[in-house]
Amino acid sequence: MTTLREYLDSAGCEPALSDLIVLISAQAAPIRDAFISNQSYAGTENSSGEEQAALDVWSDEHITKILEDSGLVKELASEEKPDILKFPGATENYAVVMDPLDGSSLIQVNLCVGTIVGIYDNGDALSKGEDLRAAMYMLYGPMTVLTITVGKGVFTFAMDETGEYRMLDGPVKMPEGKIYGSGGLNKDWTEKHRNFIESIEKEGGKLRYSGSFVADFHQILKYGGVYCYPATIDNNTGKLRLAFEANPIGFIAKQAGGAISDGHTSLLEIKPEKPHHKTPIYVGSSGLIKRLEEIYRE
Ligand code: AFP
Repeated sequence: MTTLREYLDSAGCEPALSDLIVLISAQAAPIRDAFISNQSYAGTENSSGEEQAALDVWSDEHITKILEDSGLVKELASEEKPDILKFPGATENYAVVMDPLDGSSLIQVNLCVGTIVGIYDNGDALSKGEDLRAAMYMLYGPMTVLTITVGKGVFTFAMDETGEYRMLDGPVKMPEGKIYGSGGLNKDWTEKHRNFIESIEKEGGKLRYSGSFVADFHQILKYGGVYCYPATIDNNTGKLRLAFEANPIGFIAKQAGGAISDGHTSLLEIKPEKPHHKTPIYVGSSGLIKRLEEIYRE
């Protein structure tokens, strides 16, 4: 089975990009090893005012050090840091955006969580999603699965017992499907969001929502449907962050034939105003995103 490095070579990635992707994806092993000793909350909050889990902090510090030491990364924006970090000693021009541990409220109940990463080759962590050079996520489930795009379709890899990633599937095509999940309390949904969800339910839509974006998106990538974290009547920004969460996942969705939107426009076309820029998000099968935008236009 094709290894990650073999795939990246065959996809024409420049050696430094391959090195960076292999380095980041290898951190799944130490992150998994850190689960047992980092079960508590850290007693701190991130810049979005969310309580940080010990594993959030550990994963953030761990990946940050690896990236700084690599000399490959000029800028790093992390969901767990208030500001962009700059590494002036870097010899390459990559900028990395990351959510080091997505779905942290599920750590203590042993449900699937993940790491989301986007890579720009322009040295600017506050770029539009459409300018990503690569995007990936590692999903820590029964298997450790890496989903990646370098702009030539989406491929999945599973980590074997030696720590090597071997190709599972690809190019992955996201089908039209009926799985849906939505964040935000039902009582706070807007009329347009409610109309959209009801339209899916009328067609036999199946609700699946775990509280981990990576895990919820991964099944939509495979089976089709839509993940939503909408604007609500009391919060017009939604909860998810454009740079760390929406853009890398949206780039993957688009490469698989899906789409991402805030209800009006593709999120990939929006330049983050600041690292923690929040946005309403809908990501999934392109037919459903088209319908969503029609409902928002009505
Ligand atoms: P973090 O664990 O990185 O803070 O992200 C969690 C998350 O942004 C996303 O992974 C989930 O889909 C969403 O929040 C869940 O939010 P609710 O608990 O409000 O449904």
